[in-house]
Amino acid sequence: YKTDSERSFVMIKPDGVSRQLVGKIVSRFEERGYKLVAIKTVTPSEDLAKEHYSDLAARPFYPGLVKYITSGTPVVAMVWEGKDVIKQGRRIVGATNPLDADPGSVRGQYAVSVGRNLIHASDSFEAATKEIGLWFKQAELSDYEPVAWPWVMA
Ligand code: DGT
Ligand code: DGI
Repeated sequence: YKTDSERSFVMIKPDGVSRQLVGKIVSRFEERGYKLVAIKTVTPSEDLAKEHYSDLAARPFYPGLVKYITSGTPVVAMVWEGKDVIKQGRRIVGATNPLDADPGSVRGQYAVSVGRNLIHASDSFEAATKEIGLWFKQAELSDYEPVAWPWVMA
């Protein structure tokens, strides 16, 4: 199983931090069996927010999105690792518009507005690679084996 895992970038946005939902959100990934590789608070600069969302630069909501991410309230940037974590992370997070999100997902349980949808998770291997590199230095990514992993990952 050591080769059968991948990493995803997950970010609790400023509304999630301000609403004090960090622990509940972290628990969903932990309890599923994923491994926490990195976690830190960051108050993103405009450059960082713009680069993170560079794919959306032409969209009408981009300026508002950058403003929201750079509100001054920190985000919690994380890297999670495990089997199929990119796709499963998107399922844990739920649909972009919380009104379309499964009620069991983070957005479906805690959010009602696409402009304040609490959390981000990489949507592809390419996005995960870009985003982990953008938000973290190599030395910030921890390499260890959770004691539960032989049971979780078998
Ligand atoms: P802000 O931070 O004041 O710029 O406001 P945001 O980030 O909540 O809203 P923003 O900038 O993405 O969008 C500006 C306006 O456009 C907002 O007042 C509501 C509207 N809007 C944004 N997204 C959607 C959407 O997905 N559907 C509809 N119908 N309206 C939207
Ligand atoms: O990966 P997601 O966050 O689910 O979705 P995405 O990468 O397509 O868009 C990134 C963020 O941009 C999303 O979390 C919220 C915002 N966004 C996407 N579509 C809309 C939007 N914001 C507004 N206001 N309106 C939209 O239509």
